[in-house]
Formats: sequence, structure tokens, C-alpha cells
Amino acid sequence: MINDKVLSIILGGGQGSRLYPLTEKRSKPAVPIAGKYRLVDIPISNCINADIKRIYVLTQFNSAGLNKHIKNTYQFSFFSSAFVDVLAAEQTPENKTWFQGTADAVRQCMPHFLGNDFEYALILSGDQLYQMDYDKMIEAHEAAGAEISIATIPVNAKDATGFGILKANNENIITSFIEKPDASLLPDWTSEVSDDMKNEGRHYLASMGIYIFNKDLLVTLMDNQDTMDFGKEIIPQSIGSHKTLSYQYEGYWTDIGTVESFFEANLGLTDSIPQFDLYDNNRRIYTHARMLPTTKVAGTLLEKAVISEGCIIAATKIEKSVIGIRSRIGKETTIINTYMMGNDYFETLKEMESNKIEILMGIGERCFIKNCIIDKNCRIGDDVKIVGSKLLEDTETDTYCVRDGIVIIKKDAIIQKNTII
Ligand code: ADQ
Ligand code: ADP
Repeated sequence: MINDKVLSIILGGGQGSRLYPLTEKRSKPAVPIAGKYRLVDIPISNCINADIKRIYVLTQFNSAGLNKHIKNTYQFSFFSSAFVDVLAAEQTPENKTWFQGTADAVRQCMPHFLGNDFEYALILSGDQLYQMDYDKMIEAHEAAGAEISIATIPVNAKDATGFGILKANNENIITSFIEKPDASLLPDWTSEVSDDMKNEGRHYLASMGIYIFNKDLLVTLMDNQDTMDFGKEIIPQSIGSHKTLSYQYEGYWTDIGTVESFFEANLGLTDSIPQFDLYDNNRRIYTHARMLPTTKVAGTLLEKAVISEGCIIAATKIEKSVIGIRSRIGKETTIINTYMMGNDYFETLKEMESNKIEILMGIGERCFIKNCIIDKNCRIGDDVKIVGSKLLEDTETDTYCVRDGIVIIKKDAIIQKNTII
């Protein structure tokens, strides 16, 4: 089977500074999304759905949360060769530095990869939301006799400057590539696209940062110690000398590498027909099976709300919000445009009744929360008002940050009663 020839390498994240403070206490792949998943579940699930079951996740630092999540979630049969392994940047006598870029991350982990028998390396980004059939891309790569394939998607001029932009010939072989072009250069980089894409003004063919490399070529490219990055160096240098296929995709795909795009992607799940389809029988998204109880709601108006398992909710209203696992929300509270990640565990009744806990985990009574991301295990007291808006400047305190007008309450933060942000 074609999938047996593939080894999947997920680029789990550099320093993760763009998602700060969500990455303050965990590595990027472990960031919770969509109420019950973690970022890394997306590319891993896409791999599993394509029957690719040898997967490495490369991350800049090892977090207990990530290792635990992967270990508890992806347990394959004892008799199969399937695995999901986390490889964190490690200091060895030869390598005293962290990964210097995406190519350097792959280079430093090559000894691990070469311990496997494979023909194609499928290199994936860890911070994108999409459902793609990688098996079809691999078939196209093999059929074209390509040495490299890049998944591509038409984008508009506004987005084009943030991506690698390319041009391909009639046979979809890439002829030129530029990483994150300046807006002034864009007129030279339009491509022929389908009518649907034209109607949306998407005239530029962008790299999705999803690559297939033939193993032998990858080994050769990685021997060059000077290249640190795929987008900036390896890809532009390879076009022309190695047959590189553009595999065009037109489904939903979004980068969730910034707080703003992460927030939008999560709230997008509350749409009547979300662009990211968690209800697809054939493209399931997997995560830790936690065996949580059902959610309990009392007297709450739910309007476009996505509520995960194990919640106890008495709020007055929840609108256009995603509420994560084990969330607890008190009476007369209103929540709008918010992604609440939920809690890692339930507090026991005994703990709650003891005087030791002043503010319970979750959101208290009579609160008003809007345009907010609430990280895991937060304790928000009664009568708290948090309203994010574009008028707020980026700031940071011990308990919260403002980024792009979104207020992010940090993991484990305690927000005292009557606080106004
Ligand atoms: P960017 O997304 O800007 O562009 P980059 O920052 O290199 O590229 O990140 C690619 C992926 O690798 C991300 O998932 C990131 O988290 C991860 N990553 C970054 N540094 C890493 C490191 N040191 N160790 C492990 N993982 C790391 C790229 C391409 C563009 C393309 C876009 C599509 O360069 O050409 O258009 O992806 O999103
Ligand atoms: P999930 O997949 O639901 O996020 P994990 O098992 O990865 O679950 O995370 C649960 C985390 O909560 C673990 O790190 C666990 O140690 C922690 N935890 C569980 N119970 C308690 C508790 N009573 N107090 C503090 N931390 C707890």
C-alpha cells in the first residue's frame, strides 16, 4: 500500500511566540482547540484518516501535557508498526542549539527518521485547521514522478504576502517560488485559477507548508548544514533542480498560528454550517477519550454555542462561544464571543465546601465575558466583567494579556471578584 511508504513529520512549533500566552506553560502542539482537542490532533487525525500511522511530532520543548496527551490518545495495536512519537529539540555534544528553523528541526531528527523504512517523508505544519486526504496527494506525487510535492491553495492578495507564493506550468510542475512576497511584487505572481476561486479574488497560488520529499533527496538536502528553513531556503533552492509538483487543494484550510486566527477558527465552529467539519464520518478528528459525563445546563439561553462534555452550566446566556470540557459557569452570567478552554479536572464537592478554595474553578455568578479566550483551569470570581475590543491596546499582566483586542486569561489564573478588564 502506498501509505506504508510514508513517514509523517509534524512540525510542532518553534518558540510559539505568536500564540503567547497560550504557549507559556505548554508546547504549541498541546494548545487546546475546539473545546476538547489539541492542535496536534488535527494533523495526526488527517494522517490516521489517510492510513499513515508512523508519525513524528517535532517540538521545540518537551511538555508534560503534550507527552501525556499523545501517550494517552494514540495507542495503536501492540502488533502494528504504527506510532506517534514526540521528538523535542535536544542538546547533544554535536548540537548545542535548539532547532534553528523548520529544516534544522528535520535535520536534527534525521537519525530517528532513518531508523524507519520509508520512501516518502510527508512534512506537515502543526498549526493549521483543515481536513485533507494526504493519500491522494501521495498518489499524485508518485504518478507525476516528482521528487518534491507542495500542497497549494489559491489565496487573495491580502493573504498572499504572508505565504510562499508559486507559479506552476500546465502539468502542475512548479516553475518559480517566492517566500512571503512584498505587496509591490504581487502583480507578477498571479496564477490561472478556477472560476470559483476567481470569484473570491483568490488569484495567487500559496504553499500550504505541506510537503512530500523523496527520502533520498531529503537526505541529500539535509546534508547541507547551512539551510535552516523550508520556506526561505530549501523550497526556493530546489525549484528548477528537482521536479516539484503543485498539488492544488480548494477545501477549507486556515492557519491558526496567531492569537487572532486561532480565536476566529474556534469561534467559526459555532456557525450553522462550520467550514471545518467535525461531523464528517470519514474524516474524524481524534483526541483523548476521557469518558466524561454529559453536560448539565440550567436556565441558559444557548445561541450558537458549542458545549463540550462534562460541563455544569447555570449561565443566563451563552452566545457565539465554544465552551471546553469540564467548564463550570455560574448563575446570571453572560458569555459572548468567547473561547473557554475548560478544566483539566473536576473540583470535588468537599474541596468546594472547604474554606481552602475561595474562588471555584470556572466562571462565577453575574459575570459578563465578551471577546475573550479563557485558558484552562482559570478561577474567575463573581461579578467580573471582561470585555475585549479593538480599542484595547496589547498589554500583559500576571493573569491576562490583550492581543488584537482579544483578552486572554492565562492558564490557572485567578481573577478576583468584581474585577473589570
Ligand atoms: P510559516 O508558517 O511562516 O510559513 P514557519 O514559521 O517556518 O513558516 O512554520 C511552519 C511550521 O513549522 C509551523 O507549524 C511552525 O509551528 C513549525 N515550526 C517553526 N519553527 C519550528 C522549529 N524550530 N521546530 C519545530 N517546528 C517549527 C510556512 C512556509 C510558507 C507557507 C506557510 C503556510 O514557509 O511558504 O506558505 O508555511 O502556512
Ligand atoms: P485532558 O486530556 O483531559 O486534558 P490530562 O490527563 O492531559 O487530561 O490532564 C489532566 C491534568 O490535570 C493532569 O496534568 C493531571 O495531573 C491534572 N489534575 C488532575 N486532577 C487534579 C487535581 N485534583 N489538582 C490538580 N491537578 C489535577
